[in-house]
Amino acid sequence: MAAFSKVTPKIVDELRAIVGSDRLLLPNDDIEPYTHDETEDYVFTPEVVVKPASTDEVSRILKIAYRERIAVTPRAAGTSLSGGALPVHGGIVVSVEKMNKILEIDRENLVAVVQPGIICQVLQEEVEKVGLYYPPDPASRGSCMLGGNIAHNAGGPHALKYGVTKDWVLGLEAVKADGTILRTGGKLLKNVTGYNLTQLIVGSEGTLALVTQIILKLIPLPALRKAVMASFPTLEDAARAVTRIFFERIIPSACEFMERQAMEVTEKKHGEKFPVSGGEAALLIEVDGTREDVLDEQVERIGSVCSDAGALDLILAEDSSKLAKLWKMRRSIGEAVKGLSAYREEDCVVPRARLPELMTAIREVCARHGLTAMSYGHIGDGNVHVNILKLNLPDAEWRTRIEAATHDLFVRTVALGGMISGEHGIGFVQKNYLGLALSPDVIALMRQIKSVFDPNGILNPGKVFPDA
Ligand code: LAC
Ligand code: ZN
Repeated sequence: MAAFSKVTPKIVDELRAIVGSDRLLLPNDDIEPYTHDETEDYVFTPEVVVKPASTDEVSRILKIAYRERIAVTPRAAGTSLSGGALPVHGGIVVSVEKMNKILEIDRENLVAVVQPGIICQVLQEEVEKVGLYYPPDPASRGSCMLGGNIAHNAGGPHALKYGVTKDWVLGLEAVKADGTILRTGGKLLKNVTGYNLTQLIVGSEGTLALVTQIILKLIPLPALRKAVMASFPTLEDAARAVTRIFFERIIPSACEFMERQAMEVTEKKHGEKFPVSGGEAALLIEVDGTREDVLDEQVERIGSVCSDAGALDLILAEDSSKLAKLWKMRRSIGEAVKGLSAYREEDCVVPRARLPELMTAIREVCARHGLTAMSYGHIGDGNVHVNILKLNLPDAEWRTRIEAATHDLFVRTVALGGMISGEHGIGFVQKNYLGLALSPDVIALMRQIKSVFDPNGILNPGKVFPDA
């Protein structure tokens, strides 16, 4: 592992000369928010936090870090669920929070140009004002920033119909470890001019370059949404219903899964009930579009499919306020479940048709290791968040069991043709499992790519790649 230099008082002075005193924090300042992200209980204290306000400032900061071999952890809102924003080697945290502008909403080209510190929901609401839509919407859309969404290629419920973040990124401005400013792509829907560096940087978890500007595709806003919610006797029944919906040749705008226990915890926390009762699990299936009659017909067919698949209880959310309430509850499941105890959040993804087997695997692995899981997630695209809870287990017992259970669950997931992360990324928490999913040759090639962008390994060190 590369040894990194310390941030000396002289280097702090150099950084201060770039960003000024009010955009630089030292460990004696209020640095606590930068010591963690939303991944379990990890805490790492950076030696300095800087908040550049321009690409030029980012470049000058990285030039210093490169020259001195100091670890740099890029940070947006710190909502990572894989430890992507943890400064595991101390060093410099470069927060993009001051680079938070929408630079342009270009209605002629259906494109937005934004800085990495813009909050996802703020962008969505701004483009909605002019009848446009930016679909990727992680559960944390009210607080996560586009920079982090790009770093982790974030998904969310609407990825099922509209794709994930990468599908909306047309171009980037990004700064390499040595401070070189790169520009890729453009306001272009087609572009095969050279290697697709845009898509190489998206999802690279801040290990290749620090993104400073983003060109995003937009589409017209689908004006109408309707939904079905249904409960099922078992997790497997719910998973089987999902595949049947697609046999109807309907692509829902979202198809979410929630285990009963997770729903109950959320209900308790919010003092409000989900509208379907009974069974071990429920589905929330949404369709969107522009014609009421089309949506009505689709909702009816989805309802019939659910009934035929054994639904115990079923409702149609016709009006938008009912639907908004359902989404609010759905988006808060993660937080509610994780409030119960220490936990590990797995982010398995399998081909949709293998979902019933994944459900069985989750159940069997947890039973074998004496652990409790509460799962939920974007089942329509094969992505299930498996929250395994510590509850009352002693610390040492928990650590042993969770490592073994994670290993077993990932082996089963990969055997189903799946992968170990669908949307949260590998980051710090999953890195030592990477070899369960990718071959040594593939990992070696990824390491070579990393070293071309960042020969000294200063950008987001300690992430993605397994420990040596
Ligand atoms: C969600 C987050 C955890 O889907 O990805 O709620
Ligand atoms: Zn999710």
